[in-house]
Amino acid sequence: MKNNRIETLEFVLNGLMRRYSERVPDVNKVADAMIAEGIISDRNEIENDHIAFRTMGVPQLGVQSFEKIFLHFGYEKRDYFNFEGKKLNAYWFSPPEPRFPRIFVSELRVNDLSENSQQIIKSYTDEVTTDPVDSLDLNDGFAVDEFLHKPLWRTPTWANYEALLKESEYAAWVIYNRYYLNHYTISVHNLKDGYNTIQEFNDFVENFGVKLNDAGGKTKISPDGGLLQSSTVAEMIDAAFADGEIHTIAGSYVEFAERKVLPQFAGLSLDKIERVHRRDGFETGNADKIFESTFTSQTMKAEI
Ligand code: OOG
Ligand code: NI
Repeated sequence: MKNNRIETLEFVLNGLMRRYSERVPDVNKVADAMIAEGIISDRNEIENDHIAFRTMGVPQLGVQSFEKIFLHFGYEKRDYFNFEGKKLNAYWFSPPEPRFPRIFVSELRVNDLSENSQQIIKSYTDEVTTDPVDSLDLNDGFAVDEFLHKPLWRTPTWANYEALLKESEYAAWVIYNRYYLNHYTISVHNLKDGYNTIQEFNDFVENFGVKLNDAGGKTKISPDGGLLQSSTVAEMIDAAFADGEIHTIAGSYVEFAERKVLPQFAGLSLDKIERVHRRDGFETGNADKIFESTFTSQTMKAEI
């Protein structure tokens, strides 16, 4: 691997997308349908708005650890978000070049949970005694790729997973899924007419059987009207727990985003519009509901 940060970043992102599309059949389902419909001719034409990761907020892990990987590749830390009810912190990171996705990273405020849940979580995260990113060679794409897909702690027991699920569905998700890519996001605003709004894209994917998260309505709209998002209900995966028990739990999902042109650029002709002219960043109210794509309130409904 050449010591070139941008090339290493490309390698790491490709590795994430490869595992993710194997785990989430909706990824290929949507891409294939877009090709069949003539919306794109090749899946590489899909614009990836952002990807997202979840972590446990304990001193040696959390955003402060995870972010070092992508800061190294030239990402810049942007706004902070607080999710009071879900007990989460999050930040988004802007990419070194506009062709790369933004990154949204959240962490559970572990110390805000009950004693019992804290004890369960720490029994796993305590296996990681020092910040693992500090001993990772970030110039080695293979090492970073391996780190993002290897267990940080022992395989959880079903009893611990279920106990966490009752208090924090996010905690249960992370204890099993760890740094697996939580979702990637298809930008719809640059697609051809008929598919370039969230409403139209939602109708398109629902027509071939993709289930959308309807928490707070299928389309989440920022108060300024500039950021519209929807997401699929997480794919269920057969998860092997400690002692060989297999249970079906929530894996990852796919998101769709429409970013409107900012008012100050409304006069620009469409062929001049680039990423910088559109609504950037994220929105707490939208994100709060998108988190629920992996929650049983959505996944159980989709099974019926
Ligand atoms: C992230 C949910 C928030 C967005 O785009 O606002 C989000 C998650 O489920 O971990 O993706
Ligand atoms: Ni997202």
